[in-house]
Amino acid sequence: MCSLERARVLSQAHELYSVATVQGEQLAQVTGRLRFLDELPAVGDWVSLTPTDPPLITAIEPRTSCFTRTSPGGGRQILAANIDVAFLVCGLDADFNPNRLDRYLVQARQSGARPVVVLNKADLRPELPRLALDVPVAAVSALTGDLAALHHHVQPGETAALFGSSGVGKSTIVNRLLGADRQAIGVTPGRHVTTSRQLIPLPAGWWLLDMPGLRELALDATAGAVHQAFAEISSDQCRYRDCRHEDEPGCAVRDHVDPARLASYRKLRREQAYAERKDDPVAARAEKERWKKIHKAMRKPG
Ligand SMILES: Nc1nc2c(ncn2[C@@H]2O[C@H](COP(=O)(O)OP(=O)(O)O)[C@@H](O)[C@H]2O)c(=O)[nH]1
Ligand SMILES: [Mg+2]
Ligand SMILES: [Zn+2]
Repeated sequence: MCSLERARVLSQAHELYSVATVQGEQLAQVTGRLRFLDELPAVGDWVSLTPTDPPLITAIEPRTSCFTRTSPGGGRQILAANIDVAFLVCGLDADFNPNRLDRYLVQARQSGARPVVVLNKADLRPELPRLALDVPVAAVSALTGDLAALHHHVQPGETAALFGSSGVGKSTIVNRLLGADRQAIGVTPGRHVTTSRQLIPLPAGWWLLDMPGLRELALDATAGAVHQAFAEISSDQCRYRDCRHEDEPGCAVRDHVDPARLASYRKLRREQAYAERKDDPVAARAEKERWKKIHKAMRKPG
């Protein structure tokens, strides 16, 4: 086969992949071999294309980062690959609730992307709130077009993805950065919500991905990713090395951290542990042993 071309997957619909090439956007399919191996491309993947009509994807380059979900039937689905920066978007309107970001923060830590909290709708609130999160913050307004702070966090050639609940302004941010009305704005959740992921090359020289609907997905993360996302809670100030800071007597963390963050930590930690046990009997046994030790330590005077 002569001269393969390098391309990037922008979106996927069934067996068709829209890819960016030097000649522009093209529709490609995967080779039977990749299909047989079940090595299918994800949005954001760099791939090799044949110069045929239609072009065929023959190989997928190794991924630098990976956003995954656990599939309802077991196994794991790759939602997006090669994301450098995870923009965790919050709206500074009446709906403002930074704790909604915790879940995305865990997913970002798990993927390998750098998280940045984006406080959108800054036009509605002259004074910025202080956040308990240990993550860089960019205050912007998609409405007025004041998005300069986003550019500070992405280098040319890098890829950023937008995470956040419906209504925080993700589509407005995409349209502003693109200088065109590409995404539908203000659509009713559950009806016309953008459900497909689409990678967009921006005039500024970096790539942007709108990640709709991630909140509802089963968390696919390790305990380590949860701990990284809640550094102030998982630091080892507690007398129990593996403390969950729930009802362990003598827990030294429970009373010293933001209660909303702690509640959020517990919920995500439980969900994460459950998902892990479900696909790993060895982990299930380890969890049981861990609790035995904690209960034993509780019985000792200490
Ligand atoms: N005041 C204000 N409103 C905004 C801003 N960005 C978006 N909106 C509004 O917020 C609503 C939801 O925006 P949309 O982009 O659809 O949010 P998405 O669901 O996250 O994609 C729309 O009515 C937008 O006009 C902003 O910076 N300031
Ligand atoms: Mg939207
Ligand atoms: Zn504790």
